Amino acid sequence: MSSRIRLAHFLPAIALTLGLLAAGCSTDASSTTAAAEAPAAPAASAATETTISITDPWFKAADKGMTAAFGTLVNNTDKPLTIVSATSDVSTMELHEMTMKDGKMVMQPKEGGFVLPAKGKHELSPGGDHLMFMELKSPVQAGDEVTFTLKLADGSTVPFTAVAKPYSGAEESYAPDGGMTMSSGSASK
Ligand SMILES: [Cu+2]
Repeated sequence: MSSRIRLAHFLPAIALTLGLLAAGCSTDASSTTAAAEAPAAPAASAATETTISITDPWFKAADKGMTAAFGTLVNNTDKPLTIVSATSDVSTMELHEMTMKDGKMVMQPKEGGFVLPAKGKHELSPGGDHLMFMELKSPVQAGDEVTFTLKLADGSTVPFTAVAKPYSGAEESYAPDGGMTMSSGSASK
């Protein structure tokens, strides 16, 4: 018990040391240069407000593993926007598209992200582009709300909520980087 009290006496000293270290880092020349080169952020007025909205967002209910979210992304601005990534607390995420490979449809990461034309739309639907949840941390049942965040090419983020629905389709197979598909069957002799 007394040792715990003594430790408390040391903590301010440790904090002070860390503070000095941090101060030393901030005088580093390269970081100063990087800050100077960073483009000045435009007036942060309507930054996150409604640059992108999503119509009828929904999430494919699943107990585990992969699943996906869909809806129609709407660009409310008069310039093209690119969605480069997505994040969620329930799973790591990827932006996916469907493509024909060896005679069957497979999904793969969408090169360059989802591009929304000025004042235009980009539909996410089973069999087409979708927001992939790679590995659910816990079951998501019909009616549950799933939140996720889209990140745009300019670094801004847009949060969304989608309600989970039961859906038996969208069981596409996954071919990351056009990699190995199951073709070993013919090798047996
Ligand atoms: Cu996918």
